[in-house]
This record gives sequence, C-alpha cells and structure tokens, in this order.
Amino acid sequence: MIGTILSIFYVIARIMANNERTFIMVKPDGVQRGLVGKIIKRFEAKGFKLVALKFQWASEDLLKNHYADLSARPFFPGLVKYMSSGPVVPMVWEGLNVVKTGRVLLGETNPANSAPGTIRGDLCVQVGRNIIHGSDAVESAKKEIALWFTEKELVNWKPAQESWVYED
Ligand code: DAT
Ligand code: MG
Repeated sequence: MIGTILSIFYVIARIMANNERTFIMVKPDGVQRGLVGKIIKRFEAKGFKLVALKFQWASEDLLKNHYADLSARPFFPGLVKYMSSGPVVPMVWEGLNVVKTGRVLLGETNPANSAPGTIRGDLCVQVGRNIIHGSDAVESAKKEIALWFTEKELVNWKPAQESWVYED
C-alpha cells in the first residue's frame, strides 16, 4: 500500500519536473543572420518540447519591460535599441531542468567566454550581439512567458518521442 502511494507520488513528481518551461528568444541579429533554424534545431535535437513560437517585431515598451531588471545598467539604452531593431523569434520550450540546461545550450552571456559547442560559443562574437535570450531561473521564465505569450498560445501536446527521451 505504502509502496503504491510512494510510486504514485514519484510518478507525479517526475511528470511535474518534466513540465518545467523556459522562455527562449532569437534576437534580431540571429534572425538577420539566418540562424533561426539552427538555433531551434539545438533545442529540438536535445529532446526538449516546443510549446509556443512566434515571429514579431517587438515594441520598445515590451523590450523595456522584458529587460526591466537591467534598466539601471549603462548598456540598457543600447540593448533596447538593438532588440527593437528587427524581428525576433520568441519561444517557449519545456522539459526536465529546461531552464538550467537551456542556459547551458546558450553558453555564457559574453560569447568570448562561451565554450565551443554552445550556441553563443559557436555562432557569435560580442556581448551586445549575442543572438539569443534564455530565462535565468524558473521564476523569471514564468514572468517572461506571461509577458510574451497568452495562455491560449501555449500549446498542449505530447511529442511522439517522449517515451524515448524520458525513462518510464
Ligand atoms: P543573459 O542574456 O545571458 O541572461 P543578462 O540578463 O545579464 O545576460 O543581460 C541581458 C543582455 O544584455 C545580454 O544578453 C546582452 C546584454 N548585456 C549584458 N551585459 C552587457 C554588457 N556588459 N555590455 C553590453 N551588453 C550587455
Ligand atoms: Mg538574462
């Protein structure tokens, strides 16, 4: 009996862990340089699940809100100008530890410090043109997802590969 209850809790905890979500966005330079497909491929190939994706030219207001935590930094005006200089590809990805692992796939903020094999390590050079955004914590991911997507835009589906990505 206890064993059954524990195994039910274990299964629920595991399913909840696999449902973690992160906000990933290809920045205007990533779009202009034709890297959208390559970047999406990294997350797809890893085994993460795409939950939402769109293509939009974001307003300065939205971007100021998105980067509100950095508003006092000297590079903030340049950051908003860069981010609003062309269309972006905001996305939501889901999976086990996807926030932390997503950041590993991205590489360090400054591409000069990003390891080869990471997106920033392989595909860009300067911190002010680092081609991709990724949430830095589960809480900020929730905030960012709510800022860029409506609840209806988050698609509920089960990938055919799921039982091959995760243990039973
Ligand atoms: P990250 O994007 O890795 O989460 P962050 O949140 O500290 O990094 O900063 C947001 C973006 O701001 C970052 O992707 C690029 C830009 N940025 C950060 N530090 C910068 C700096 N010292 N000079 C110019 N741009 C910077
Ligand atoms: Mg950040």
